[in-house]
Amino acid sequence: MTKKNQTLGEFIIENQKAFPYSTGELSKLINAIRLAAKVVNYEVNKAGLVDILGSSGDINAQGEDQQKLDVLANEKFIQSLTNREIVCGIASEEEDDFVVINSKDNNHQNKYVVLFDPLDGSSNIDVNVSVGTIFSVYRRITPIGTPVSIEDFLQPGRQQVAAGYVVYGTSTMLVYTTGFGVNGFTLNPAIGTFYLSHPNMQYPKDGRIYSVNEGNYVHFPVGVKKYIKYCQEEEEDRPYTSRYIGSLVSDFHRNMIKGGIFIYPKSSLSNNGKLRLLYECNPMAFIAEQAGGRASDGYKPILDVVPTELHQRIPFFCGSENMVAKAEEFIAKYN
Ligand code: P6P
Repeated sequence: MTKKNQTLGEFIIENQKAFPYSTGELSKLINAIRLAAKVVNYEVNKAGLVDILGSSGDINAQGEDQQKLDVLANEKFIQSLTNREIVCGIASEEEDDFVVINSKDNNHQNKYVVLFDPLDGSSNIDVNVSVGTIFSVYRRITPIGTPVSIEDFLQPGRQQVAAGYVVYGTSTMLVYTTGFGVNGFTLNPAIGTFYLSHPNMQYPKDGRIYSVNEGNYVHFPVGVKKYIKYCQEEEEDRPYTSRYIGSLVSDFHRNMIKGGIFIYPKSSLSNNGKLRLLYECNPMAFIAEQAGGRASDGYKPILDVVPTELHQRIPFFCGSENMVAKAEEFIAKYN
């Protein structure tokens, strides 16, 4: 049950009752993310004022230049999740390998693993474009009492127990699902409280926005090129509108509200596209499906893909059900 203007804390308590046999740990986990989101939001919002812009000088697991805020966001989420005695392991875009988190009794009793991209779109920070945090939560599948292992992180997205994102935009929002629909909370920065502003978010079945980096058009597979031309031709309700921020969380969030499709396909430059399966595509796909949308690699649902590596990439088509289905038709026909 949702009440507009409910705080996130009240919402968690009210919906905690919806989880039979739940020991409240998932609620504690969402609360840990809520705290870290507020801290990161504070730092992101003042980034232009203190010497926190620009590169940390380090290189992350992806060989990408690590922005200082990336490092800070990564540290804050790991710290907040570690302090709550609920998480047995963490994987992050900013960490080469997963991090083992032991319980305070030193006996590996915690049962959740969290994977996250602490600051997605961080290359936009220096130009004051919105960025985001993306997180994905699973129950561990290896025995309690033993250290977490890679199998706990390489579960299909269908096994997620929670997923969400924080978008640090014109306002800061936390949007998440625990498998019972998608709800959006907006931060009131004056008092540091998240309020339920977007209850029961629904992806429109159709839309007129397509989001893709058309600068890579020449490198796209034929089916993707054909679909982009389909979006641009003057027929029926087309041409559609092209909107691409270059920040997955922002492009996804706008399309979930207005209707639209986000595409990051494979190309001659990268056979699996750019986006990461475990901590970008799986959580966004879980949210999309929970909101009545669709998410695939162009052929099959993202959530059914069996992961093989922590940082593996995957082509990503996500958004309004009918738009993603149409894109898949073009890929099936031409690729
Ligand atoms: P490109 C940001 O770096 C990111 O990981 C996503 O947030 C975004 O959708 C994508 O990459 C943008 O990539 O190649 O279009 O700049």
